[in-house]
This record gives sequence, structure tokens and C-alpha cells, in this order.
Amino acid sequence: MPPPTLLPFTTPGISRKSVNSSSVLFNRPAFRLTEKFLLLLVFSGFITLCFGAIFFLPDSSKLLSGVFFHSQPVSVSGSAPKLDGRELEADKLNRIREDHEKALREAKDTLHKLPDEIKQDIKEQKEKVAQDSANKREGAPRLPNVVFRKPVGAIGREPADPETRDRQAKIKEMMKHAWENYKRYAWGSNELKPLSKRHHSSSLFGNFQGATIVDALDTLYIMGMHDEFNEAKEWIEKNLDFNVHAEVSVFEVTIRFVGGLLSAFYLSGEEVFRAKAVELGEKLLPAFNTPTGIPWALLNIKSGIGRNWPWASGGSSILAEFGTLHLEFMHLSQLSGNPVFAEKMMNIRKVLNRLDKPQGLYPNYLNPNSGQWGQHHVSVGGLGDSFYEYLLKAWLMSDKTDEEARKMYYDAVQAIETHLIRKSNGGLKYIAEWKGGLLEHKMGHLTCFAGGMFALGADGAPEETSGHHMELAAEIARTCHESYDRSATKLGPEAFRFDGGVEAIATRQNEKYYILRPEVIETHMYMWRLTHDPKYRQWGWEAVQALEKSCRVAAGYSGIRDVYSDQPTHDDVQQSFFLAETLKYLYLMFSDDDLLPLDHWIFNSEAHPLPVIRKDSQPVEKLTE
Ligand code: DMJ
Repeated sequence: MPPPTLLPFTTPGISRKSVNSSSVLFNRPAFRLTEKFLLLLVFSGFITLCFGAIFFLPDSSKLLSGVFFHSQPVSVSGSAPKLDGRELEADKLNRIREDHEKALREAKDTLHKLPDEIKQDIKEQKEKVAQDSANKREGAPRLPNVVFRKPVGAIGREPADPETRDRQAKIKEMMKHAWENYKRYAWGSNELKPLSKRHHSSSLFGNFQGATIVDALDTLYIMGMHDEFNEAKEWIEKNLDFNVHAEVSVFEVTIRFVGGLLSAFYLSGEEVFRAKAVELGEKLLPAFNTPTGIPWALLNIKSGIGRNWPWASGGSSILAEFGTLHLEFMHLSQLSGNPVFAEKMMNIRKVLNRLDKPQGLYPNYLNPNSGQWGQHHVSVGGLGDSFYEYLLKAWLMSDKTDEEARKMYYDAVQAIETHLIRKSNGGLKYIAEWKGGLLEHKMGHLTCFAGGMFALGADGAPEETSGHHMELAAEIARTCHESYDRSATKLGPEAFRFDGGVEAIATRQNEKYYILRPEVIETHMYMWRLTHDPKYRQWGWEAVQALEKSCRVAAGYSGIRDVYSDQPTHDDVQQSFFLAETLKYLYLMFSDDDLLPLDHWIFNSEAHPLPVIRKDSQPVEKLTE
């Protein structure tokens, strides 16, 4: 047998450095068992002596802090006098005493608290821990803590009046029909084809999935459809993925996905919605990498490369698209603590304010490279609409502090009234479109949102014009109702005209369709809330009956191709905005005013409610480590 070596053979993966000295010592043949035992006794005696000495020292606190924790004396300012040994010791003892006293005080406070307050404290602590761990999840953005406050008017009561109650219940049943069929036939995809009973994909969302789920979240919540809300949340947690090769519409993704997620967060306080909204917001930021900061319309989410719609005048960005991000982006800054989102918005403002406006009007096209207007087309409908809406709502959402937005809104309305608003021979007021100085006497279904906007803005209108704004709102609401009432289906066309002897009627075949759009109902909802004139509820109810008659099919709701036909054919698409907007506005119309009260919530362009950011609010704490 070979004699044992001083160093044992190393095994693979164990370096020489890792071989510990005791194995060296105890493998030497020179030590027998008794000698090893003696050595052990000596060692342990020595160690006991050392530790004993520590405990018998006079000031153990000094030793612990000075030796183990290496604490330095804290100086309040650079000029503080240096403390000698005794003073240092006293200083430390003082601090220990203060800590003890503080702990005692907190314990006393806790004892004085009511059980509910203690429960609330525990809940807040738990939420903080959950939030910290959610923040640390891989891939999730690092987010500061937010103080989540119980949302105002997120849950409504049943209306007292039996007829209103029944009507509200009917609208909830419509939501169930739309949701359950989407779930059965198109779950996880963007939209439902209710006749083909399969999914519908739209290029607006690229490879993003689940548009209907995200768009419907807040409607499910306010209708008290909690099981459905939770299954939607679960899908979002597991499947909503923005790491895909996808060219998306920056505007559509912002109003539907970011807006839907933000509202779901503000209503439910569920952290997943905030994290997803901010993650998506960050992915949209490369769209602003243009010479002017006016964002591209389309963005490849993976590569960060943007471009504009090929049909848009000379490579321009669209007013209603880059002008309809403000509400969501302000809230992204609010919830992430990152000012970059708000900065992008204020830059858009700056570019717009530097430009001359023809007759005070904003053309629909703006080139993001040159910062110059494209074609001088002006519209309060498609391509322009929600830009004006967001000026007013930016002011309202800022707790009426954003004076610049306020001025821009009322100035724009004045120019619109002077140059675009006309009255038909039959006495209907309408908003025409303006093309290089010439009026086109057509009004889009999209333009009908303006009635609600004028009503919402009436209260803050300058120089006692609030009555005038309200009248204008009522006239637009009436005209838009006429466009419904003059059709066979009692639903309105995509666009209606006031020329060639007609009023409020579509004359072109390709303008006769109705795709479940909300704008007319949206205006009726605002008019009801702000005037309580029962005719608006009546008009809303007529729309419910018309939807049931012409758009409801066995597997959901579909748009129709011709509102003037007794037996319209279906387009086979259940748009996500039908669940986000049309059904939500109808439900609100048949609810009490304290469900999502208008002085607290601002609806984004997709009807997703966002809270007013109060002057004194401080929702984000410092970043958690
Ligand atoms: C919605 O997606 C939004 O309201 C948008 O601002 C314009 N149109 C559709 C619904 O018609």
C-alpha cells in the first residue's frame, strides 16, 4: 500500500485551493486518535475563552456596532465638530434609546388602533410586498410603489326606477352575449367573426392578441361581471405578450391596449395591469424617434422602426392619431414615475403651437420630418376627431390646471364653428369637412362624438358662452339622432350628407354601413348625464332595440352593410369597441350618475375611464430596491 501523501488527490471539479486545511492536518500519519482528541480539546478551549471574553466586556453595544458593523459617526453637516471616544459612546447609546422609544411608540399606536385600521395596515403591507415581488419579476419594468386608493364610483347600485333597472339589465345581458360568444369561438384572438364563428384578425394590432379581452376589461368590471373579469385577468397574466414581431398602429394600441390596461388598474388595483401598461408604453417610445418628435403612425414593436400610412399625404402623420395619446401617456408617467411619456406629449404640443393654423384650423396631416402641414384637409370626424377631444380632456384630467390645453380647445371650437358648422334648410346643424378652403357637406358617424364633447366642455367655456356650447351640443345630438331615425334599421350610416336635396342621409353606397360604432350613443350618454332630459335615454333605448333587431346574431353582434335595408346583410365582425364603448355608454346611460361620475373620471377615446390627476396627488413613492 503506498503511503498516504500530504495532499490528497484532487477530484475533478475541486481545485487545490478548495482542499481545506483540516483534511491536511488529520490525514498526516504522525497524529493518532488520542493526539487528535487532545488537539480538539485545546482548540475548543481556546474558542470558548475568546467568546467568553466578548460577553464579559463592559460595553457590548460599542463592540457590536464598532467591530462587527463598522459604523461611522454620523455628522449632520460638514462643519460638525469631531466627537471624542466618550461622546461617541454616548451618541450611540442615545440612538439606541431613541430606537427603543420609537418601537414602543409604534406598539402603543398599534394598540390604540381599531381592528379595521390594523387590518388595513396589514393589507397595505401585504400589497407592498406583493408589489415588490411583482416588480422584481423577470422582464417586468421596475416600477415605483403606488398608493392605490379605492376608486370613486367604480361599482354602481341598481337604479331605483324599475324601467331603468330592466333596461340596464338588458344591456348587461347584451354584454354577456357578446363576451360569451367571443370566449367560445375566438378566445385569445383579437376579435370575433360571429357568423363564421371564428376569430377575426385586424392589421391594426399586428401580432398582438387579445384586443377584445383588454378592451372589455373595464366594462366587465363596472357591470359586476366578476368571474369574466377574473378570467380576462388570468389570460392577460399568462398570455398577453408584447415581445412579438408586430407592426402596430401606435394610436389604436394606445387607446385600446394601454387605455384598457390603465383603466383596469385604476378600477381593480391589480398590479398586473399597471405593469403591462407601462411595459407596452415603453415599447411604443421608439415611435417618437423622428426629427420633430411627432410619432410615426405605425411601429414595428420588435425592431423599433416606424413609418407612416402609405396613403397619408406626403408621408404625414395623422392629427387624430398623434393627437390622441396624451391622456394615456400622462397616466403612464404618473404610474411609472418616468417623466419621458409626459415629455413626449408636451413636445407634440410645442410643435403644434409653433405652426400657423389656416383660419385657426388644424389640418389632418403633419409631416414628422419637416414639421410642416401636409394637405389642408380639416375634419372633426375621421383623421381629426379625437385630437380636439383630447385637448378638452387634457385640461379636465389635469384638474383644470393645463391652461394651454384649455385655450387650444376653446380656440379650436371657435374656428370650427366659424368655418365648419352649418345649418341645413331643414334646420339641422352639422359639422362639414374642409378641403383647402372648400366645404364638403358631409358628416361622419365618427363626427357625432362632438355633441358629447361640446356638452362636456360647456361648463368651462369662456365669457359666459357655456349656454351656447350646450345648445350646440344639443343640436349636434339631434342631427345625429336624425341620421339614425331616417334609416330603415334605426341605426346610422358611416357618413351622411347635406347636399343634392338630402339631409342627414347617406347617398353613396360605400357610406351606408354601420359597424357597431359608439359615437352617437356616446353623445346621448353625455347629454343625459349633463341635462337629464329623458329624450336622450329614449334615444339610447331606441338604439338598443335597433341593435337587437339588426345586429344581434346567434353567436354575438355583427355590423351591417346597409342601414337603409329592411333585411341588412352582416359584415361578420364583432368590433372590440362594441364591448369597450357602445355597450359601456349604453349601460352608463341607464345607471345612476354616481357610477363613474364625470367630475372624477375622464373617458379616453375608447371609453376607458381614467381618473382626474388631482393637483395635490402623489401616487408614486420612491422606487423599491
Ligand atoms: C374607436 O376605436 C375610438 O372611438 C376611436 O377614437 C375612433 N373610432 C372607434 C370607434 O368608432
